[in-house]
Amino acid sequence: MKIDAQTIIRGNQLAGARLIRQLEEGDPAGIELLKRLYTHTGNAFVIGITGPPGSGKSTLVNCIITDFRQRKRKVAVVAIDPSSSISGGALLGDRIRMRRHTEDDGVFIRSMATRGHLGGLSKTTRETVLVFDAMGYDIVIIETVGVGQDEVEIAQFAHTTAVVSLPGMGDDIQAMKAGLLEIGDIFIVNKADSPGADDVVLQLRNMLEMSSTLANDWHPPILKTVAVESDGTTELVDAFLDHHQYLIASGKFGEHNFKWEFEFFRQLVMQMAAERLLDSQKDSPAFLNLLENLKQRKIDPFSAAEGLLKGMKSKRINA
Ligand SMILES: Nc1nc2c(ncn2[C@@H]2O[C@H](COP(=O)(O)OP(=O)(O)OP(=O)(O)O)[C@@H](O)[C@H]2O)c(=O)[nH]1
Ligand SMILES: [Mg+2]
Repeated sequence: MKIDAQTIIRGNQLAGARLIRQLEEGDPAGIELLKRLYTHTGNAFVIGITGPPGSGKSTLVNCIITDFRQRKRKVAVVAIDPSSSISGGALLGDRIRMRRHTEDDGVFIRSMATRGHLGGLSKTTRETVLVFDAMGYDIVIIETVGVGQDEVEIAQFAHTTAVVSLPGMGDDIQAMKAGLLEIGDIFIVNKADSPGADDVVLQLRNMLEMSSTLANDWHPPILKTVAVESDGTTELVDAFLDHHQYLIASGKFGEHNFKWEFEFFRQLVMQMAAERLLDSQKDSPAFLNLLENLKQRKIDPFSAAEGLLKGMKSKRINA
């Protein structure tokens, strides 16, 4: 099958899956296609769901999909899977849990391995979200495991971040406070069918009241859910849509998009500039000499990089 911009924009899932694979492999054809799709992006509402392993994130995502589908929204999911390094079983579990949506054209689920660190997003996560966006998915949900303070990255990327906790976390709630309190736009206490859910809600509420986020004009709601029974998940979807409305009305939605587009651009510039510069020097005797000095530890990498850049003039671009 030939994949072109039109096929993707029409939402063809086979074409979408193939393009995502090309991007993962760094295939230049994929990048060329993404360039053409870019003007069709910027509409998707990106939701991040983070929380400890086994807190019920995938079960919640499943309920959220069902609810958004009833509201006629198309939903794509990226499940970031750190299990390759931990349990190895989560991916299969997710597939089984989300299977009932696989017949639905309005739902697209992708699992993605992170290289190494928990909660981390790869460059391909961003590219994948762009593909979903171009395909016309209104909502893109990213599920990441968060165990400490590593999930700040998801908050920078998603428009709305939901932090999942569960009863019995006790002191762990205290431990998670600093990082997670600041990134959460919505707090979920899942497994509210187990004892202690109200204690967790209370603790979260107290912590939020003491935190600096109180000064913001969005006050994060704390919602109790029983994901296995789809209990509380309609209220959760309402909260997502409320936050979306708030972001649009305050202009923060567009600001947020531009922030990460700029970051994407900045990273590309770093990568391309470094490649171009090193490539242009590869036969230069002075450069080879610099490398030789580096190898013999006569010069340190800082001074070597400064030396290399010293001769370079920065030029402003012309319109
Ligand atoms: N009692 C109860 N069990 C739940 C609830 N939600 C999820 N579970 C169960 O908790 C287990 C873990 O759920 P998952 O949805 O896989 O959790 P997860 O956070 O996605 O897990 P990882 O992706 O491995 O980090 C499963 O056995 C679920 O059936 C709930 O509200 N109540
Ligand atoms: Mg999961």
